[in-house]
Amino acid sequence: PSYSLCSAGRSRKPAQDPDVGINSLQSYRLSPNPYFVLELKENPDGNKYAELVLEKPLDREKERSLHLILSSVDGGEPVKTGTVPIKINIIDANDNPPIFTEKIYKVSMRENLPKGTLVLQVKATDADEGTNAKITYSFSNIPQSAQQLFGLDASNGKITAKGILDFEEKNSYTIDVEARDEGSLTAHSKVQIEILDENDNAPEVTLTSVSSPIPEDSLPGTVIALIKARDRDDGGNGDVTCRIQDNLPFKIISSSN
Ligand SMILES: [Ca+2]
Ligand SMILES: [Ca+2]
Ligand SMILES: [Ca+2]
Ligand SMILES: [Ca+2]
Repeated sequence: PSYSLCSAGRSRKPAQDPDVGINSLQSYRLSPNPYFVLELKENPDGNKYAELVLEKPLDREKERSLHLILSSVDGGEPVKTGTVPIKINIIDANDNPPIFTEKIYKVSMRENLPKGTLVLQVKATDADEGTNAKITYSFSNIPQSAQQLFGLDASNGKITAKGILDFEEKNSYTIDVEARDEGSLTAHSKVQIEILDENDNAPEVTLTSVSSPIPEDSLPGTVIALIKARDRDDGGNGDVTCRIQDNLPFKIISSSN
């Protein structure tokens, strides 16, 4: 459906030409443009006027305003022309959803950082303007385990640690985030947070069995005790080596388990 735009009544007002007959107003012309055409109309009293009619959808994101020139031409010799500039301001419609800068945000952070540490900032842009481009961020799906640990600032998209992260407790989190403009158009993205290990656990040593006392004629190689050593950290932080004093008649042999 097309609709007509009257530029502040200008286009409806007949142009005045005091001449009569062939020298009076013959037609209107509009400067070439992709959006508007002129439709010439005539009042019952014979006065001609023009309607400015939109033919093609406008897009504020491409052009914020249009400058047209309306000319009225008489039929005299030489031809006389009157012109009037028409400025059309295009008002924004909320026709663009927000767009996140990443499909998936990935970040690695060390465990045990203080509360309030910035984890990551998500960001979405919106091609509209004003409230149609004003974005609010939220977690759209957050696992129970992460609810007490991460917070999101609705206005700037900053995700911070609300609690102390513990690699040994859980070493990765995936959270869904949403960006919403004030016209309720939305976008979604994911945040993957990997927790990096710190050496925050000492090895735990337990004696699982001990033979004591032992006979003096025990043969070398007799197993006296089984020792289990365990470290909850990862990689090198969790590798354990057992040693025993040099001046004792015992040695420690490690088994793979
Ligand atoms: Ca728009
Ligand atoms: Ca928008
Ligand atoms: Ca350790
Ligand atoms: Ca650790």
